[in-house]
Amino acid sequence: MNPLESAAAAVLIGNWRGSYTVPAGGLYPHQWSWDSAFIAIGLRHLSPRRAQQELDTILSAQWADGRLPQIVFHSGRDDGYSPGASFWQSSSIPGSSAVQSAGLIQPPNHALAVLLVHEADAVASERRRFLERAYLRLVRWHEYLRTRRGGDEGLARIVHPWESGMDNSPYWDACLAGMTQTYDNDIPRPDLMHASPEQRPSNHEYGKYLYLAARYRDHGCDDADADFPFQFEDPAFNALWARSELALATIAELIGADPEPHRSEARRISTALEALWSEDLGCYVARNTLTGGLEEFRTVSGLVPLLLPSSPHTGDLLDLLRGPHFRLGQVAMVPSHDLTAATFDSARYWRGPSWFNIAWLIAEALFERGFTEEAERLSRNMDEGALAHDFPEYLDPYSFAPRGTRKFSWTAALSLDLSKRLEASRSARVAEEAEVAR
Ligand code: 2M8
Repeated sequence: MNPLESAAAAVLIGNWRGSYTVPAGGLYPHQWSWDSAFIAIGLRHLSPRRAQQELDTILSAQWADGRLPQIVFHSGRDDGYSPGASFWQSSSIPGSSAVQSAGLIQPPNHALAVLLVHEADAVASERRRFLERAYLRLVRWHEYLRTRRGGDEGLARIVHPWESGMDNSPYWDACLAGMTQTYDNDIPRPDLMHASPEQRPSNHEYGKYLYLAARYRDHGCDDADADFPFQFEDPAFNALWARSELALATIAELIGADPEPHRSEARRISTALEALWSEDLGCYVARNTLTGGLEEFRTVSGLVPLLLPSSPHTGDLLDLLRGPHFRLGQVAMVPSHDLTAATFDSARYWRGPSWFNIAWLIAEALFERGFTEEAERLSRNMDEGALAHDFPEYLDPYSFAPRGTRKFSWTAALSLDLSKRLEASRSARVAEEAEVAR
């Protein structure tokens, strides 16, 4: 193991809690849904068995309607996080999981992770019937998105900024500003004990977040509240869904099921995604499904459809990534928001800083499209930032300074994954040169 890999392994071992990994000990002391999938992608290099367990744990927190909850509170306590188990009281919601959890969801990157974890040790995976078990859960999860969250355009709706994974993205500004309601009680901010206020969402935003979460909870988390004030279609969420359908097609083939329904579902979602294309910005954007309006901001969410092989806008997205708005190769990784926008903030959470999970997704897309040199440069950039700053949550795109918390699990897992990938391509190049020299 190189120094990055040993240090990343130490973070992942430190954050392991027996059957799952916390994103970070202090700030996020529970199991988060899309974090778990990203973490498993790195864990597979240390222990394929542990990576399978990570995914089995999140998948077994599935609700009767198929949803995978945003957060699982295995301890049954808040443990210094808000809103925690005592806010959600999920055991009183019919159809919730046996373990306490939040009622909201997060982006569907799980099938992608299941496939990668299986490939890390196919023999052990087959022995443990990992794919068969996961497949049934994943099908129900995607079914939930289609039937309970599907809208007229055929995309899945999110009902809370947290569901996008990009909590304070500028996409949500107008909707939150237009909402007259806010949370009536005190707004607990235990997060500010672990990260600076100027790097986190504001109190004003938290008031809206808690109002929306409480209203969703009080409606039994049943998705049938037609006047619910926050309803959006988000490009990254839907692109990950389509991409996960492609992974499900491969999983189906591996276990002898029919891959075709998953391929056609991926095509259907990819086609529907075109409703989110903004000709003016040359980027996918979010759509407020209550007003029908597109939120005209360039954010990194709008670049994630690069992961879809059939996207008609691959060229446009690559131009955007390399141009003045995201400056690939000239700033730290990929900024979460347009560097030239008035709303850009280099320190504040999802309004500018560069995140490691998104860099991993973009690197993956670049590798797949054959832009190996750029993909490798981005991977090295990510690995350097991770190791130099003790695996920070995010980085200032210009100064490369670490922001948020440290020893952050998906930073460790995904930088480890890319380090392995870089090492594999180095070995392949050496072998190729040796072959040519013979
Ligand atoms: C952040 O979101 C949580 C709420 O889910 C929070 O701010 O408390 C986001 O970065 C989200 O994408 C991530 O999954 C979560 C845990 O790392 O933290």
